[in-house]
Amino acid sequence: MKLQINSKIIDRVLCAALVTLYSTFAKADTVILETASMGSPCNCGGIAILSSQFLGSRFHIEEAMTITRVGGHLTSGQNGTGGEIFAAIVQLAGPDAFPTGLPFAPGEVLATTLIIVPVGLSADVLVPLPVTLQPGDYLLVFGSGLFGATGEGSLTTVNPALSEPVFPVYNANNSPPSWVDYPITAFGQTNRTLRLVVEGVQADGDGDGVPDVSDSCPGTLKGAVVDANGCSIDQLVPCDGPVSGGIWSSHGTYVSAVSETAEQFLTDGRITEDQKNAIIQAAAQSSCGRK
Ligand SMILES: [Ca+2]
Repeated sequence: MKLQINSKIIDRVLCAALVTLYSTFAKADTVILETASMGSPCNCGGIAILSSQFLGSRFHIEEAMTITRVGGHLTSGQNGTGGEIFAAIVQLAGPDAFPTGLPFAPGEVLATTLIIVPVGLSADVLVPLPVTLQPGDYLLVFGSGLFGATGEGSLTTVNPALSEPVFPVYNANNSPPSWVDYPITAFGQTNRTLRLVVEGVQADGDGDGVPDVSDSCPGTLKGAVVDANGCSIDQLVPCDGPVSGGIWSSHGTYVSAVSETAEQFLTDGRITEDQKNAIIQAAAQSSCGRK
């Protein structure tokens, strides 16, 4: 297959002096995918992102993650064209798999967003793309002509490679259209390649501050105080009966279990004395454990 390349590549050498203008993003989130570190912003070309040519990179996660931002070192399309391209997260069947559709099968695109392509000087563009992913293999892919995107852009090739990635490319002009792995290195420069980035945080489905991977109690009520395992007092001492099974032998048994747990939360500094007393009072006034 033939890769469409934008022709301003030669201009990149003029732009090296602009490197000092670039400042790195704060890295509060985990970097899940980073194919290359940021090269010098440049008035350069790159590998085209079109309605007929999509570019992507695979990534793997070992635990549930909530994606926060995706992006890459982008520049305009051929002849300085811009507008909006799409970024999509696609489920893959394995670490070397392609999307099963041409370009995508129903259901395998998990999230999309639009990115405004920088025109003129290239830039590292990262945009929000909130989606929670279970452990598995995924593709971040840029393209146009779908999901509301009508613009054109390019991924620059001036970035110092952090690995030896291959980039799945979808080419609609192939006959038939196809996904192909493409090892992309810059023209005459070794170890330079496309920069694609995915950032995220450990997933926390119930929002209790304890990541799902170490949360023993999913589905904690919003705002409830939890222990180190992500369990609220209600979850540790359910009204219906002990977590070990069965029912409370008496109302008093239930109230003492709540009392004991609330005391532990107080000792651990999770609640105040007043909160503890209110929790025990509410338990005493409840019908839990009553025959
Ligand atoms: Ca929880």
